[in-house]
Amino acid sequence: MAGQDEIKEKIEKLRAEINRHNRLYYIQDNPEISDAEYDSLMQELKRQEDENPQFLTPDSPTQRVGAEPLEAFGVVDHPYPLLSLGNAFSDEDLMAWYNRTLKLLGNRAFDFVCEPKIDGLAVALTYINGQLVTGATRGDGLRGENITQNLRTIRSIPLSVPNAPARFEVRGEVYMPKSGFLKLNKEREVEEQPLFANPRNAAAGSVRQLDSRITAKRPLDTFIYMLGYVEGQATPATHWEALEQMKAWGFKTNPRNQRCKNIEEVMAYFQKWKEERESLPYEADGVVIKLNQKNIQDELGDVGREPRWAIAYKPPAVQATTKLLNIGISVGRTGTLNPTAELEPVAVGGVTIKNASLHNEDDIRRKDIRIGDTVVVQRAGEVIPEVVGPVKEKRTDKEVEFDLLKAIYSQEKGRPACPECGGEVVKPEGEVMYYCSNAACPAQAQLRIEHFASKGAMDIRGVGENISALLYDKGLAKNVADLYYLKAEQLAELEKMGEKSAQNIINAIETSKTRPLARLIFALGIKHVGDEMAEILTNEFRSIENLSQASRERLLDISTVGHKIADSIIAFFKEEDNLKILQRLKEAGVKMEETTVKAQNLPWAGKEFVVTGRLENFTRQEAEAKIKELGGAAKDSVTRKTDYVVYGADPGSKKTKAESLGITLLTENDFLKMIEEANS
Ligand code: 3BA
Repeated sequence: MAGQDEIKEKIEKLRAEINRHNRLYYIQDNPEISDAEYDSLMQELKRQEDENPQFLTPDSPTQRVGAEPLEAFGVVDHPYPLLSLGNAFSDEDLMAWYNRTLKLLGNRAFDFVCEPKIDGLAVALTYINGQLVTGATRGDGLRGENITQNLRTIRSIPLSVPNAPARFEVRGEVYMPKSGFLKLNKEREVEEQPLFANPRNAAAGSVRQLDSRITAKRPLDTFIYMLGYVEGQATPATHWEALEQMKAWGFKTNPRNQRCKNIEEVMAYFQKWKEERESLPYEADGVVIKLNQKNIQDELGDVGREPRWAIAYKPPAVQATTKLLNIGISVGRTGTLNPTAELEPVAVGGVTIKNASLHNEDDIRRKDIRIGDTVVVQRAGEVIPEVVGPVKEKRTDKEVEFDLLKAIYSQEKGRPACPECGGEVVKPEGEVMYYCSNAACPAQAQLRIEHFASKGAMDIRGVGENISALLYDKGLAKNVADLYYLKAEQLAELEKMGEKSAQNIINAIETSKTRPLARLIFALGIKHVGDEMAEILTNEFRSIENLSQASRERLLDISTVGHKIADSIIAFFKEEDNLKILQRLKEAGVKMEETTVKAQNLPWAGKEFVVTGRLENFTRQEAEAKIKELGGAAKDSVTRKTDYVVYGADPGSKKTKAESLGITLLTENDFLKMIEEANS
């Protein structure tokens, strides 16, 4: 019998051999052996591992078949957010972006990297000690779903990366090649299963399977395009070098990525992509243009959630003409009555559309759009299709002008009425939109519950669009206060809701009771009060009680509050139904005042801190409480806005990121000294 060491060595050799063929096949598209030969290597490895389970490791190529189904995906906080890309739909857009960039950079030299924009879904992969430990979806950019089990089944994602830094993250796109998509849909047709609309949906559906054994059978592939953080090694100075680095580590990068010296070369790259587009083995909906130099990227930074140093360049908006059959009215969360075009279905750049935005009544008048008109409709990327204008030559004189108030006129009530609830319709002075003024309007009510529970508001996990609608329809929550009186048993009776999910929701609702006042104010959905205004109002009034009693004059005294906002706040607190809801929120134990000391006068007002690693004198919570006590803000992730990073033992990627951004680092001792100074 062979010795243990020999067996182990044999297994490791087999794995290395199979991994090499994997790379040749799945990454370099250049196999050296036949499928049959490959299969027999795999069978041999499987046999050896079955006989010697002590040598089975999670990164073995046999371990890509999926695992036991999960009940739900966990949540992953992204160490720093996944940003979005701004769009350019024309050469003018592109030049505008380029010229802005030139202006910001003076006469400093830079070049570009151009990449096909893969139509898949963004994922983030974390490796620790060379092993893939976490794979997550983009989610909302800050927080995604843990889909590690599923991503492990994708052959072009390395399970282990030898000789790599102790800890790093890469980001890229998971997609389904066109050929695999067609084959999958054919199979589904035979099995009488619903077909996927396009490769993107098929990829998204596959990656979000709770049963990773299903994912393992789907033809998924990846292109990796971003090196996130790296620990214990300097990150390359250019994006191009980062791509090379990741390729060397065994990731699949797109061979069509290209360096471009100037904007003319970028335009030529775009032209070439347009010609090749149809024949590419995957769907790409444009090209991504990135400035290559990392120091220049850092300097340009982000606007909102978009980096200034990158842009998605997509073919110009596609237009088509069709008939405007009617103009309908849909009701938004704040009661806006949105005119929507009902169209004769028409294909615009490969997508059939039946509805398009008409913005508002003034816009319809200005463009002279009439019901019955032949109209030009336009679709640009993912934005909602819009009606551009009428084709006046096609008029037959039977077209009718649109009058919003007439369209929603109720004979019965003898006045214009909300199409959803019959409520009274108002148009505040200086605004272009009409509103339904009924606070109990069901269309709004449902959207308000959804908004109340959303992440930036009370952050009640599990209560999204579908559950809000269900709760409303079943009469379990007619308004946001009802949420706090729900019982787990009531929730568990909803379709597709298990006992565990029901209890999770109840717990999330309970947790939300102590959210900061600013979140509550934002969550209430007062028209024109966004999250920033909610912060301002919190600072001024410190409680719902005070805010509700503020006079118009008092509100207008605040420099950032204008008439529109003041009137909206006054109107909100005048509404009997709203006062009842607030009373019931209070009785349920929802925190209605701000208990922390007024920030502005404190020594650390306006300063953002991030605490990372183990401290000796504080737990993290204690350190954060101290920061808040002194007027500072304690944040989870390091951004350009961070002022100080306090680090203890084993600080991790946050410290690295702070270093790369040039943010002031504080040891625990520095921090203690700062506290002392602040208190003196
Ligand atoms: N490059 C998508 N974002 C991309 C890193 C930046 C970026 C993309 C890209 C922000 C593609 C937004 C989602 C995201 C990682 C944030 C690409 C593609 N680069 N080639 C500049 O092929 N679809 N998407 N992903 N961070």
